[in-house]
Amino acid sequence: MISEKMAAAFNKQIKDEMYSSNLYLSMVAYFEEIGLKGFASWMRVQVQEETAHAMGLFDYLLSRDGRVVIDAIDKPAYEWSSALDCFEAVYKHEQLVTSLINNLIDVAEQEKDRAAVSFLQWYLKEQVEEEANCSEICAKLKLIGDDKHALLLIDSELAARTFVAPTIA
Ligand code: OFO
Repeated sequence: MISEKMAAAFNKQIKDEMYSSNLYLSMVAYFEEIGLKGFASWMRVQVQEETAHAMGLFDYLLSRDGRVVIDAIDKPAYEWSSALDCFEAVYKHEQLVTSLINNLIDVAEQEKDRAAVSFLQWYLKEQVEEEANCSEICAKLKLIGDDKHALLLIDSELAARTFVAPTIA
């Protein structure tokens, strides 16, 4: 059985992961609108990943006999000025998520819930990868500046990303 405080913290993180999913869905719409199908496709995979992150926490909470409570999700942003502006927002958001995961681990440590601390290590590692991916894309977008041809090359590169359901353990 998980403590009430720990369950509340997990429920908040489920909500935050679903917010991430909706934020990236909003970005899918933005990229579709400006004709960058590869960016949109990359972002569709991101939506699936975030939903998987939420479901990982959801299933873990259930497995610990915790009460899952689905909360309202805030409206995400929907306007960006460029692909770079959008990816900088992704990078900033992922840094925020990293701090949320760290806070969740802090609660697990305060609660002396070592099983939860161990479970959450997967999320910590995932954040390192997420931040690195966004940072790399931001760097490329900065490098190409206003070069539309190069932007289309990145677009076709990003189109290659496929969703692989993560094994969260
Ligand atoms: Fe983007 O890692 Fe979950 O939120």
